[in-house]
Amino acid sequence: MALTKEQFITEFKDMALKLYAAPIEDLSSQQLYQALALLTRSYIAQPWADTKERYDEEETKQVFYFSIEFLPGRLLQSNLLNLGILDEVEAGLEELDLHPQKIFAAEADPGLGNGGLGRLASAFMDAMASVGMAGNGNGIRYQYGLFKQAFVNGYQVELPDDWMRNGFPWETRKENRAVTVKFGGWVELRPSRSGHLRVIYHNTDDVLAVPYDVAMVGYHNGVVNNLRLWSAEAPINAGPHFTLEQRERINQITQILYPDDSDNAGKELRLRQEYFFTSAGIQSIVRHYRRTHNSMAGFADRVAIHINDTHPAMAIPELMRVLMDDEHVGWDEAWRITLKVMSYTNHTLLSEALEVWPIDMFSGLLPRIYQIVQEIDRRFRLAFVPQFGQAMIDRIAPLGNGQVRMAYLATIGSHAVNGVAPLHSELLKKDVLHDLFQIFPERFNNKTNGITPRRWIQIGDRPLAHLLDKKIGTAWRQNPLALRKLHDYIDDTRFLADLNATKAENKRELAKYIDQTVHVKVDPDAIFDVQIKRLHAYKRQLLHLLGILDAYLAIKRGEKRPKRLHIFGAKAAPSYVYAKEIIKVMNAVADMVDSDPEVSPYLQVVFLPNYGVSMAEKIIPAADISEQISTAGKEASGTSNMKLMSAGALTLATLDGANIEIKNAVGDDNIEIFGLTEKEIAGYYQRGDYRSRDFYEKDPRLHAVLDMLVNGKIPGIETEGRDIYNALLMYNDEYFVLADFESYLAANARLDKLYQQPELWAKKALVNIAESGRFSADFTVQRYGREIWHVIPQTPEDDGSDTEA
Ligand code: 4GP
Repeated sequence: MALTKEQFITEFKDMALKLYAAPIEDLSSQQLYQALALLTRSYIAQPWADTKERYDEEETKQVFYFSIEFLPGRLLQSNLLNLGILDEVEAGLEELDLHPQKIFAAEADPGLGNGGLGRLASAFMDAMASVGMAGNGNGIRYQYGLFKQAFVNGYQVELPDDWMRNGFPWETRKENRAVTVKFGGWVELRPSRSGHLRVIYHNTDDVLAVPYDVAMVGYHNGVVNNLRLWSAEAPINAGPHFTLEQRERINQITQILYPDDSDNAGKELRLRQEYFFTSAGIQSIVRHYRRTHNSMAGFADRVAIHINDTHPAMAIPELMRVLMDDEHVGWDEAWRITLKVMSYTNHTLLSEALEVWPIDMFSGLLPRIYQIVQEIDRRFRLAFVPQFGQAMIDRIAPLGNGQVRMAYLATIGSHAVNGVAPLHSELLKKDVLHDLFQIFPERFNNKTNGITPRRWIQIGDRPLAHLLDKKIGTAWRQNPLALRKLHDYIDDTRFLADLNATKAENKRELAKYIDQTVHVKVDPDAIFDVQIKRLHAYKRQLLHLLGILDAYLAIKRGEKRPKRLHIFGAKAAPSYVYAKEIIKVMNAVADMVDSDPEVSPYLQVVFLPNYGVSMAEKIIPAADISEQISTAGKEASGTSNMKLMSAGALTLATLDGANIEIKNAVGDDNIEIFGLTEKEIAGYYQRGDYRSRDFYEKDPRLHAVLDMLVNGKIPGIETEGRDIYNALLMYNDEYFVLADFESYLAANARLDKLYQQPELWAKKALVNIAESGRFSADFTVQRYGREIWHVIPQTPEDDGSDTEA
């Protein structure tokens, strides 16, 4: 859109006055943010309405991305960027003597997600709008997000994340689009006079689902898509007998986000949440479709529904329910439509994360849905037992062991199933969904994750963005594959020095931020070694920690090495004791290192509390090393690996998830790989001969490091140190930390050496930036659009990426 600075200034002052009846000089940053957000929203309104009208008029096939989490990050700056008015607005604010960054920072990060899966969903929303795809989100409007993390005496403490405290200016309440979701009670099936089955519900708990829509603004293309978030409310005509308790129970449904990541909550409230937003979404999609169509026959040509992990897998029986009960479509036709509409992504192989529901709970809460799942189960068995045998079908039918098994249901009811990186997609076929792969091989495919360089480079890393503009022009902002042009400058000494200078500037900025937030002074000349992600044993922050302890001991012995600053950001699920113990030990090690004058010139550890999207925007541009060190075969993809490479950090990685694709993209010389491969680990499992103690006994460095956990050298970790020590030695180190220790140290030593050669380091950083474009989520959603959702023609397009599983 077109907006001059002068025009903006007038409109902004006007908006501020209307809102607060005060001149801008008198307003707080929060008030300035609110005014600016509302003004920005007014710019979005017309294209938002136009986009919707165009989709309806042209009968565009629409994608609905169902996800129990979205993690969009702050929206103001990214909306201004995508509208194409960020520069004008910033110039205007500065002319008014205001600080744009201060105003942007007043926005709370929306507390609508946990980690990888939610962030991916938001990257996809941004990408779909930016490539002009009709893509809608469907999720939950949580009042409270994942907890706010604080450290008290080194321990993680969880405080409520009241992110909506000041309101959420980006949402629009649409009570005229509310639908009713039914829980509990019992159903009666009665043939009607017209021959249709009549489904009569008795004694249900009805919940009103009210949508709040949030605009998803495309990059410089006038497209504005919709993210629909549902809020649970008491029915309007609830009647005099409706108790406060009932009201409270309804409010609870959308009150709080479950703090999961790769884990399974298994609580009734969670099941309620899942059905709530899934049913509301399906009902609203069908209702909208039926406004302009007489029957459901062509539904699958206009609608694609994506199930982001299994949490929304009830979309399958729910669509069947609506098709049969409300639209009077017969089973076979309803199933044909459902299969064509639905597709499913799996985000983790961890067995504890595979959702299952006890049949008692499921059938009690959702009696009609349960009937439909029973019928899906019955027909599945009938169709495939003859060919594949009872034993195999028992293993993978939707119902078994007294449980509803959501991953199996999702696979059986979708026409496409994908993993999020080639290795992960292969392992899905080999392992978790092996039997279903035998039956439906054509459904399985890979779609490697992606990120949005708009947020991570254009907004997060402005010094780099400007340097790139100067050197290769601005085409990369629209098409990140244009970053490949950087290869031409691999021998341009001046440019390499500029690249290093940019990194140095970002490191100084992060040092300031660290000082402001945790009052710790860090040396901007140190190597910034970053590990930012949820805390989980398989991600092996512990391996990183053991590496730090080894460095500590080496320095104590008198070894000199380039100074390294280890930066961690990670939340542990509140009930995940082991993860919380690791946090405590890390904080204790940080203190120990800091208070030791022999060591602190060479080593520093900072654990930043309350890691989230906005903090990532600060850390990533300053990173020299990106730690992606999960046990091979466990990390489905990872996306911080992609973000960090795009900021020119060198990846220190195991051959896991998308690290493998990063390696293929940059070549072996521009990444630091170590550790056991997935095959080697599978070998240990098969033979059953992994003995962590052997590693402890034969490697004196490892021995010394592990002893530190229990010999009192690290103050205040008696219990935690012992528990971790025991997990590694007595319980045989489930995630092969000890097996990878030696090669991890060797890889780190190579990085230390390389850091002595700044120009060579810069060359490798350059290659990483140059090859990062392929990981843009724009390409990822285009692949989904062509191969799964069928919303763009299937013409092969060179996006430089390997799409095969
Ligand atoms: C995460 C995976 O752990 C991560 O590897 C992947 O990059 C991300 O999904 C997006 O695909 N899984 C979750 C989860 O967030 O809750 O299972």
